[in-house]
Parts: sequence; structure tokens; C-alpha cells
Amino acid sequence: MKGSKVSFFIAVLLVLSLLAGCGQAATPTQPAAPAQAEANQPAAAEKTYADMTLCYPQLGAESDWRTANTASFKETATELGIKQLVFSDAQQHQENQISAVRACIQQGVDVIALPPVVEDGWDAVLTEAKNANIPVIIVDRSVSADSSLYAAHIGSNMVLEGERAAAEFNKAMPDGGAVLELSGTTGSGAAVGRAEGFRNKLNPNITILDSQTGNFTRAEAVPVMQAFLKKYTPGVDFQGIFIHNDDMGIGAIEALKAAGVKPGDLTIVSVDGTRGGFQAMVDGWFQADVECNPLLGPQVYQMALDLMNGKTIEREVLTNETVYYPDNAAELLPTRKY
Ligand code: GYE
Repeated sequence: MKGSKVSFFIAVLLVLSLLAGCGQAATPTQPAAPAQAEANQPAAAEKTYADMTLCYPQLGAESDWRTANTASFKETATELGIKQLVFSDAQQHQENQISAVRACIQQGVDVIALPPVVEDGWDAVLTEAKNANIPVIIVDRSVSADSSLYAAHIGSNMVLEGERAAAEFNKAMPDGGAVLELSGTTGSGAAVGRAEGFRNKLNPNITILDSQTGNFTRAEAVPVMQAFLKKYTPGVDFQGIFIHNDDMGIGAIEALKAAGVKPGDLTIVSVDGTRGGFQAMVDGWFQADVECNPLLGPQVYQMALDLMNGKTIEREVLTNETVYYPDNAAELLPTRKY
């Protein structure tokens, strides 16, 4: 009896261990099945520039800066072999830009790169892009919309540019005085930021006598400067002018010349660093030109590709910039790309 009990237990143990063995053998086959299936499917290939349709609803053609910015997007598209660049020109009208963005959403582009003419009023169309799963990179100027509505912003630090301009007046006018401001498009990130930075850093002994917009264009700056000159006497009522871009600076020079003002009579500081701005330094009109770099194409396409491949991107990419001076303007002028 004792012996048969033992052999019964041994038999039970054997059966149990066999059953357990079967179970174990079955386990590894479970993950093997999907692994097999994966191996038979082609791996999701990384997207390349040849797959990319990028929408660039440009805000206008108001300045040499803008022309260079447009060229940067078009030339880079060709160099990289982008599938399609959907380009449009909104002629400085936000409603045109909004329609262009909507058309791009309809078309189902991969990425929208938006240089907003003004800061406000983008919430609705950005929400539409988000709902359509099309990432938006805000380019150049900023938007006031909640940052959850767009993927990233690539552009210049406009506040810093204004602060740099103020520092130039502080240096040139240590005993104080008064300046005029010829500002950019009302409500644009560039004008708002530059005005803010300028006021942040301007010495308290320098007053801003008046500030008017010239909408970033040469043509609109001329009558604004003429009106200033009717109201205020250069050298008496004001000693300097802060101008938000080189194109308006060139328009202002035209008006100043006509009024008999000579280069160097006033301290003039502009922004952009275009060839026209460099020429104004060579000619003695601008005492400094704060750089603002329009060549953003390569960075934007790179980020767009990263977004298409689901990579993590930096949310705020600010361009490294400097200030240019007349002392080496003639030497640098031929090397300028815009
Ligand atoms: O300074 C001006 C252009 O948004 C930074 O727009 C840009 C500005 C630039 O018209 O020339």
C-alpha cells in the first residue's frame, strides 16, 4: 500500500509537471505571433522632404526684409526637394491670410508655417488647423493665441531688438533729449515688441516726442515723416528717430533730405540690416542698424519635417542677432544676402 501511494503521487506530480510544461511551452508562442506579423509588414518609413507639402501664407511684400524672407522659403524648397510649397501673398491683410490658411487646411497640407501680419484674431483658424491635425509653426511675428493652438514659434526676439535700439540712443544722447518713433504695422508682433523693448530700456532723460506708424513700407513712411517735420523742428524739438525697419528709414531719409536735414544732424537707428540699411549707414544717415534675420526657410522646413516624423521639437526658437554700425558698413555691404 505504501509503495502504491508513493507511485500514485509520483504519477500525479508527473502529470502536473507535464501540464505545467505545456503551459510554459505555450507562453513564448504568444508574443511570437505579432512579432512575426510585424516582420512581414514594411516598417513605417521616415518621411523625407520629398513627401512634404508645406503651406506658407506670406503676409505681404511690404519690405526688403519680406522679399528676402519669401526668397528664403522658395529657394530652400527647391534646394531640399520639397514636394510642394503652397505659397500666397496676403498683401498685409489678415483676412487674406486667414482664407489662405483655410484653403491649405482644405487641401490637407502636411504643415502650415504662418507669418502672422498682426498678433490678435488667430484663435478660430488655428483651432480649425488643430482639429484637422495639421501642425502650425508660427514664423517671424508672434500671435496672442494660446500656445496650445500651435506647434512652435520660430523668429526674432522683437523686444530685444527694441531694447538694442534704445541702448544706441542712450549711448548717443547721454545728456538726454527727445526722439520720434516711426513704428511698424499697428498690432503686429514686430511693432508691438520693438516699441515695448524700446520703452523698457530708453534712459528716463530721453523722451518719446511722438510715435506714428508707417506700416513697414517706404511709401507710407514718407508722408508720416513729412507730417512730423511740419510739426517739429529737427535738432530743436527732437534729436533722434527710432525707425522700426530699413524701408521706412529710406522713406524717412527722402523726407528729411527734402526738408534740408543733413546726414548726421540727427541720431537715427533702424532695424533689419538690409542692404538699404547698410547703404544708409555708409551715407551717414543711420548711426546703427539692429539686425533682424529674414532667412528662416531652412529652420522652418527642418522643424516641419520633424513634426511629420513625430519628433519632439523646441517650442520657441529665437534667432541670434546683432547690431551693425557705420564703421564697417561699407566693408560688409557686398557680403549682405538681403
Ligand atoms: O522688420 C520688416 C517687415 O516682421 C520682422 O516685417 C518682420 C518685419 C521686418 O516688414 O521689415
